[in-house]
Amino acid sequence: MSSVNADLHELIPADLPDGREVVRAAKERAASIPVGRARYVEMHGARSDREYKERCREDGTITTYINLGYKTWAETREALEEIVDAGKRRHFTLDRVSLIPDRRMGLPPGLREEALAETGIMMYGEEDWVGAARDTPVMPVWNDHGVGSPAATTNVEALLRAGFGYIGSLAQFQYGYPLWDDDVRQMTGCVEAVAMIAAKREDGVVLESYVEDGYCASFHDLATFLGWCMFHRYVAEDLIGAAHSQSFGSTFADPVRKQAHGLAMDAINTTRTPPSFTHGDTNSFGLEDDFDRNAVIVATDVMYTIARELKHPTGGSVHATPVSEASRIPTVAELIESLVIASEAERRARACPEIVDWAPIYAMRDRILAGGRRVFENILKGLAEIGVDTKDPLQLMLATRRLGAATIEELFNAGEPDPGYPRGFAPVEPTDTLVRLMGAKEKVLRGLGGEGALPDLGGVRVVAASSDVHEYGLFVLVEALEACGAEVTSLGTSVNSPEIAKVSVETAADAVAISTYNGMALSLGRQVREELHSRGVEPIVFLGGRLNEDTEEGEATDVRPMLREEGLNPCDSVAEMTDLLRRELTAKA
Ligand code: B12
Repeated sequence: MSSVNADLHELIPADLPDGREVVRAAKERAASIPVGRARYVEMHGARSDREYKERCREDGTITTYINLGYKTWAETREALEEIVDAGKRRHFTLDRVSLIPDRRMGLPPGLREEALAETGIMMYGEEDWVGAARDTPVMPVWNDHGVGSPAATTNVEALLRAGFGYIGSLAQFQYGYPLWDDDVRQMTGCVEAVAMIAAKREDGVVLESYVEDGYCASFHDLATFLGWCMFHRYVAEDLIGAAHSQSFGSTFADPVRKQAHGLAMDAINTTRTPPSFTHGDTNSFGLEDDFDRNAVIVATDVMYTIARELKHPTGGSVHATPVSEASRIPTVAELIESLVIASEAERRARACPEIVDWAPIYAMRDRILAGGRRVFENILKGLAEIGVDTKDPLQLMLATRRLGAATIEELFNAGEPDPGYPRGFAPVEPTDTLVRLMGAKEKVLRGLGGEGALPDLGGVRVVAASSDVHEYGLFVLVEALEACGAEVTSLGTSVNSPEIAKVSVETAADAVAISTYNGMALSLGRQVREELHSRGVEPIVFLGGRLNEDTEEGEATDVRPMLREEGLNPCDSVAEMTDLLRRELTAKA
């Protein structure tokens, strides 16, 4: 373990309130908030969502889960009704739906109208929250832009009143938001929100984290991944007193790794709080829209997850990824297809339990567990050494947010030093994220160089950033541009347009390269261009990622032609950017 090379005062401001007091006061305030009851919970004759999950864990019932990211509750309700009806005809049951919100839902209500619209649902008032809990027989869960966001306490109060049983997400405590740059207020609200949920523990309310929505998606070692989950359990359960569910899954491609890790996650769940779900693999699809091939990836992934659930039940619902995941928000038909695949996979997993050899899976679980425990100890020890009060949840949240995922892994990992790896150590068990990133980088470099040398971008200054949380595209982009000799200033993730323009001026950038995925590429491109224009500079602007945006009719539209018309440069690949960049720079010279 390396020691933290950071000044305590950069991590913890002197006037930070005492986190224990923040927790106490929030619990007291939450006492008067009534807890609603969802139709799903009533239908199953349970006291809470958690209690029903515990029952499923005992009797071996497999439940299902989907994500749904339409614009309004009315539209979402209609889609859910269609899915429930289809289930009656096609023999599947949909148990849970995560309502995927527009990122603006994470801003306090007064700021929501001012930020750019992205993909996902907006909840406009109590009738939407209560409608989600009462209108359909499907249990709603709120994973995103709740607990970790600047709107944490507002959203959590609405969710408790309406009857949501699993409320997230602690893992998103590091998310950035447009029009918001106060991390102290964001972290204080986050601790308050966890405390509000803790106050309702006896009512069965659970604090949820889909952990790959946070640092876990950035780690290169499953030991760090697990150690980080232990750290969040320590903050949420030991220090604040909430029941904490940790769901995982989308970044896993290898079934042995995924199921070994699932068992390790279960082993650290000492309170036996059922996880909300195991997420389907969302990263293994190619972009060629070969949905037949994707269907096989989904079927295999979900069958092994069900096999683990049958052998070592956790109560976690099963999620089968829709085949169109890489391209867009799925249609109702694609969601139905995913549930048909999950139900058939369940039938087959039940029919052939002996098909899995568990011995190598248990061995890997034990390695991950041993490494994870070392990482957890390293985090607490390292923070204590620089003076962070490790009994204060607010100090822990703020310090780790300010350190960031990469630094945390570099400092506290459980691997052996090895300069051959990007973070300077050989992982105990590499994440599929690391495997994929190294593969993607190699592929891009091969594409750029062909049989010969890489394009020469020596002396070209580029400012690169991701406008949202997606960081893999940015990683590959930056690595490739640097390999070509460009001087890249990478601003990281969740970067706002004014920041991009400001740094472009400071670095006299020749080009700006933005990776963006949240469905507002045209508005973002225009905003960046205006910010640059108002500062009197004109670097060449490139955009990549998922370049779409909703039309007024609510259809996600490919905006690459419009971007092109407006003099911005949409790119499907890094090679396209380097070609254009060289041409533009030659023309300018
Ligand atoms: C991983 C992932 C996540 C992870 C991100 C983890 C992380 N730390 O990066 C998590 C789970 C956190 C996540 C969250 C969200 N996600 Co997401 N996510 C994905 C996923 C599965 C993979 C994207 C990816 O990284 N691919 C790997 C990279 C390397 O490949 P690539 O994208 O093809 O990039 C290549 C090129 O495009 C190019 N490139 C990329 N950027 C740039 C930039 C330039 C300048 C250039 C030249 C080239 C270039 O180079 C790359 C290398 O070849 C996709 C679905 C999919 N399978 O594609 C959804 C997806 C992108 N996500 C989506 C959404 C909506 C979200 C959320 C907004 C959901 C929500 N409402 O909360 C949140 C974001 C919240 C926030 N705060 O911003 C949608 C976007 C929908 C749309 N626009 O139509 C997708 C398509 C899923 C879906 N089907 O709904 N996500």
